[in-house]
Amino acid sequence: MTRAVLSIGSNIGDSLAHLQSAVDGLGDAVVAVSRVYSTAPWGGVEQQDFLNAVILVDDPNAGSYDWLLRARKLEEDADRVRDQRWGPRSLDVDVVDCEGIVSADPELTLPHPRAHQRAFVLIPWLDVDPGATLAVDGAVVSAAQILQGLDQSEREGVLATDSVLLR
Ligand code: PH2
Ligand code: MG
Ligand code: MG
Repeated sequence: MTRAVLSIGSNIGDSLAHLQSAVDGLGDAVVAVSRVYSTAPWGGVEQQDFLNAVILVDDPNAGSYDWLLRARKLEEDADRVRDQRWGPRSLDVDVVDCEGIVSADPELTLPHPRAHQRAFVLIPWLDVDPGATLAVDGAVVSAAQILQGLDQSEREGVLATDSVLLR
């Protein structure tokens, strides 16, 4: 079985519907879904705020690359256009972690190389797994501890909404 942590985000169109389409598309593999957060854009591109969430998934038949393929399919189904790096998108589905695997494959770097810098990933991840850990520069650290080390402004840019993703 492989369990993975997927980060989902959207800031184009009906963002809540786009996030819901990811949950729906993952079907029975969904183990848990975080709250939905309104988040300030990360990465320096001026754009609308995002909605972000994290999904825990599990499927005995899926390896880490299968999660990548499923993520891409979900993005395609949401008419994702690959345009500007860190720019606006209808749906982004990133594999954040897959059973603690560490891999430098540029196709699928694990854990996600910027997860530890992003409160919009760490905060919803901690919703669904308060004991989450991730490897940063060869050391396994708790996500909660990493979050505490981020700038306050980074953490304050991530606000829980009343929206709910249905399973
Ligand atoms: N995704 C990005 C770039 N910046 N900022 C927020 N708040 N949320 C995102 O999902 C996001 C981002 C590229 O994947
Ligand atoms: Mg991304
Ligand atoms: Mg992506």
